Amino acid sequence: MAVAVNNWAEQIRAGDVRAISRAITAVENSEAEAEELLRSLFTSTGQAYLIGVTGAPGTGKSTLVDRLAAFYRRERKTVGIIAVDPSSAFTGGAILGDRIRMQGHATDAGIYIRSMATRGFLGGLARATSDVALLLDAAGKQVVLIETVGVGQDEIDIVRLADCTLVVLVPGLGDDVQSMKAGLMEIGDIFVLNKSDREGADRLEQQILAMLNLVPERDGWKPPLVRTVATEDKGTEALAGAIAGFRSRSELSRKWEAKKVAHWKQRLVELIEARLLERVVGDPRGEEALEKLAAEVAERKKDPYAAVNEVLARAGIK
Ligand SMILES: Nc1nc2c(ncn2[C@@H]2O[C@H](COP(=O)(O)OP(=O)(O)OP(=O)(O)O)[C@@H](O)[C@H]2O)c(=O)[nH]1
Ligand SMILES: [Mg+2]
Repeated sequence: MAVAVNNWAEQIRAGDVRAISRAITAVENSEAEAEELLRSLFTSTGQAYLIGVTGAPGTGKSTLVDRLAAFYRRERKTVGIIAVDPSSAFTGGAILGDRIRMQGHATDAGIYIRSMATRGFLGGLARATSDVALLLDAAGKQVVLIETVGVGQDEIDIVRLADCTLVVLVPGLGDDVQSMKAGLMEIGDIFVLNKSDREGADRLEQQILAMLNLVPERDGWKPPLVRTVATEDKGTEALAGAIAGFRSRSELSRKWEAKKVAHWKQRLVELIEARLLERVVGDPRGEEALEKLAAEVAERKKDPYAAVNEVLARAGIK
């Protein structure tokens, strides 16, 4: 392994902010060095607890993440925050939110905040996010909070990498908009009724509880509902308590190891897919060729299987 990469890895292990930032950029841009770095750091990972926070736009995820981060800092835990916003390129919303949040923690070396937006067609936002989580883990962050807007498959993939997933719901949004359509009820380990200062909170609570009764228990865990008012820091402790409860519950479970193995099996499949994709259509010409083939298939000039064989043959894979 190159000396430069080793030094870089050492700086990251020591929690050096600039080294971490540079590494995240390398991961985001799929630079060749990023893989070397991640390999060298991998044995130092596996310590952080990953908390995914998802929900419809504007439900108060960033405010909640901020409160949780402050809570963990009071417990003397180091914190990493990844705000994944596939839409930020268009709205700038997350970036503004981050700037506001960062002001409160700007002088705290125990907290690291970074936002990420959508990558190109091969980039794989979920993969980049999980690599960034590994970096923060290696940098010694004990808790890593990952915020994502729960709308699409990308976000659900991101959330799946978390050890514990919070689904944030608020009064006043249509039920289907918030969760049910996106399948969020199935992925939540803990449900957060934020903005519970607002009208309709009690009714929503009843609705969520009724729905949760229909969700089968997973490994003896019945997802609880926690009411919060993030702007007033109300319910933060109860939420952190629910997370701690879930954590000890899952770590004691006999299925914990099996869950980790299943997780890595899935990740390996994704990495293999990504590696193969990179080989066959990784460069701009590859994408062009893919586009052309797709057009031929769409026009029924070629069948998709022949097209795949062609692509693989060109890359020297049988
Ligand atoms: N009344 C009330 N307002 C809240 C509460 N939590 C957050 N807000 C407000 O809701 C707005 C959105 O909060 P954010 O934390 O940015 O929400 P978000 O889910 O991160 O938003 P996106 O990242 O854009 O999807 C802000 O104006 C907050 O001040 C709450 O508990 N009660
Ligand atoms: Mg936000």
